[in-house]
Amino acid sequence: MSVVDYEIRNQIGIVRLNNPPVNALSQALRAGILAAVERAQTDESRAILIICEGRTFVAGADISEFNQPPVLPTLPDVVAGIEQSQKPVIAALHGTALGGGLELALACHYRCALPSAKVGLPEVKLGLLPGAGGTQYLPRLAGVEAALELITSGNPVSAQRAHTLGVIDAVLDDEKSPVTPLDNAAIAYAQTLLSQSAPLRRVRDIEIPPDTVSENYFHKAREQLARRYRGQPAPQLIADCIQAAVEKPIDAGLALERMHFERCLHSSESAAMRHLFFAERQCTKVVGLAKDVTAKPVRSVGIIGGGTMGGGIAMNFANAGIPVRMLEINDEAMARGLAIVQRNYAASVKKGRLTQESMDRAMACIQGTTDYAELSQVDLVIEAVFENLEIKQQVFRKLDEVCKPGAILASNTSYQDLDAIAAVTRRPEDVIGLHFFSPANVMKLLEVVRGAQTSDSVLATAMQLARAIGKVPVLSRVCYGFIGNRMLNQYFRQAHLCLMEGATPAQIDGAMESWGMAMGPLAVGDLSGLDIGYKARQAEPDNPDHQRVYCLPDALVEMGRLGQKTGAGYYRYDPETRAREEDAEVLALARKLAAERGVTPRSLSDEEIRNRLLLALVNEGARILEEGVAQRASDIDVVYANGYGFPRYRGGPMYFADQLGGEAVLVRLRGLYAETGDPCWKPAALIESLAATGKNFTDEVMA
Ligand code: T1G
Repeated sequence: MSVVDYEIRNQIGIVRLNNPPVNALSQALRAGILAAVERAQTDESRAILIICEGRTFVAGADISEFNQPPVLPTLPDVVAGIEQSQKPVIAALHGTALGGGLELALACHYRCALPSAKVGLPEVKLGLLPGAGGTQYLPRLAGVEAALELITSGNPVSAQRAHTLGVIDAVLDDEKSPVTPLDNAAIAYAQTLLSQSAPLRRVRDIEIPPDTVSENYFHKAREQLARRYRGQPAPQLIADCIQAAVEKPIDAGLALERMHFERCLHSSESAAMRHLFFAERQCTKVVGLAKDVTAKPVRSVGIIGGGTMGGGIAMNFANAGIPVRMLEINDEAMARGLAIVQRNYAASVKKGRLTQESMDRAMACIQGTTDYAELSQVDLVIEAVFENLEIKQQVFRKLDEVCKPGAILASNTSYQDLDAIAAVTRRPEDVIGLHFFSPANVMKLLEVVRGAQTSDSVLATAMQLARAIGKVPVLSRVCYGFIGNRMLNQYFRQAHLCLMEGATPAQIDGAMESWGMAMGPLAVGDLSGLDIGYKARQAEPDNPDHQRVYCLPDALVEMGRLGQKTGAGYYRYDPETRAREEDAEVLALARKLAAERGVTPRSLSDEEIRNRLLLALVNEGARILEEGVAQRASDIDVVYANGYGFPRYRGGPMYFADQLGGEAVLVRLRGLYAETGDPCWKPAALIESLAATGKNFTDEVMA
């Protein structure tokens, strides 16, 4: 079967697309659709049906084509070809009709969909905007406000919601034709339209009443978009296009959309976001994993520890319909754990993110227990107890006794040595790290930590399961802090050195947040709790760096200032709004501690702060690659974009380094090393070699 086949059945010309895996609109597909529609103009068909083979209707333009010059026909050419048809063209949607796929459907005269279908315009998630009429056609069908929300959020909606909005005309009842649900149902729908002499209704001909929104609607919308999408040009340009759909004739609106699309396509923000799109798919692939390795089924899960992490982890599996047994040390702790889960779900229902029915279904998947014996038949256990090696080893000895042969035993540890945990079991090949990020039911990142003896089958199971529960899995070897936290330690270290040298918490956080980080390092410390780092440092009392670098947070902890949870840490927090404000007492303490250590305060520029914190990430990331802890540089970018609030429109630490260029990175590192003598600035060998060869960290990712 070629990418586009054409046949006539029951007087319907069926244009069948087949471009696996997602029917992306490659040049061949675009040309094939146009040719088939043109051919149908003169044959005996009375209507034309565009339908897709495989798991989904067209999921958009072929993103991999964006870095090459456009090849005709363009998607707008295909849209025009469909709109000029003298016979009704019907799109039959299933799976996810996204981006150019939905635009292809909007060019048609009618749209039908299976109940399970979803439609959306996710271009903004790639730093783009719809480039084939989406910003002009969607408001004409769904209204301005719904269109603005759909296109600037990029989130898909269900077939039912799309039908309510008027984006699709019929939700098919696929029960009628169990054999090939879509074909028959869609053909039947096309025949119904013919029997009704349905007109050649084109979306482009719909007029939007000029008073459809209030006068200052777009002004207010732009203000909200600027807050919600800091640093990203596409959302503002989407607002421009939708305003043009209201105020200008269709062709003028389409011309503006095309101009803005080209501008986004060539923006650094979109290049970075497209890099991450492919990186988040590449990271799921394990280098060197034998092709015949099969993942084990995971039909039931045990969680050890019903605290914030344990409860959040349990929710991931319950949301996927996988039964969970959450074990705590006694009934009171178990009840408390279940209450945490219940509260989390109830909050989502209250915010309208979840239906009560979905919450009840998920809660029914989670059972509490205090008896290890009840975990004897589960396929996977995830330990989420206190971050202490001995305690974790006790748990794994018990699990090794109780769990069935072949059960996977996972630790959620952030820092402990997974091999030391595996060593206390008789089944180290079944032990793996599954490092969730708090809040575990929200954060997409999952570091999958491969122990020295973890089997390929357990590893393949973990990577597949991660995707099944909606996570982005990144493989890490064992080292202190794995990928993300190991780099974060260097990033935090520079932040604290800048504090000691004269910068204030607000300046440091402000410098990073204005660059695009979701939250500055010191505010992050206050959020997670300064006592976490304090306890870890207490375990290394002889480390000279701690006293020199972290004397301020240690002093704050000893003053009872643990961060947001005590109302004060580096900042004071408003008890109502939790807004942070600078605290003169902390600034004076920092100056006192610095003076006691012979540090003369100086003024630091935002640029110096950003340079040091970001280069600290890059240099440690390079070392992580050299040691083989991470499989590829783009995996590190995926870790930071999905677990540490690194701005997606900057692509990740290693992508950022590539934009600077290896030579520039090397010169800056050498300068800092010469200036400070601090070993952390000794350039990683990989950076030396990239600078010498002109290669990039992230060359291997198809951007
Ligand atoms: N182009 C090229 N390759 C794509 C692709 C696309 N649009 N979508 C997916 N792939 C590849 C992906 O890299 C992976 O490859 C494989 O397909 C399976 O993807 C003109 C400008 C559809 C919901 O943004 O959201 O249209 O790793 O692992 O989890 O206005 O893919 O196997 O080699 O994600 O089942 C707009 C992007 C484009 C949709 C399926 N469309 N895709 O999820 O599979 S811009 C999008 C997705 C545009 C127009 C504008 C998801 C999915 P490999 P997967 P999945």
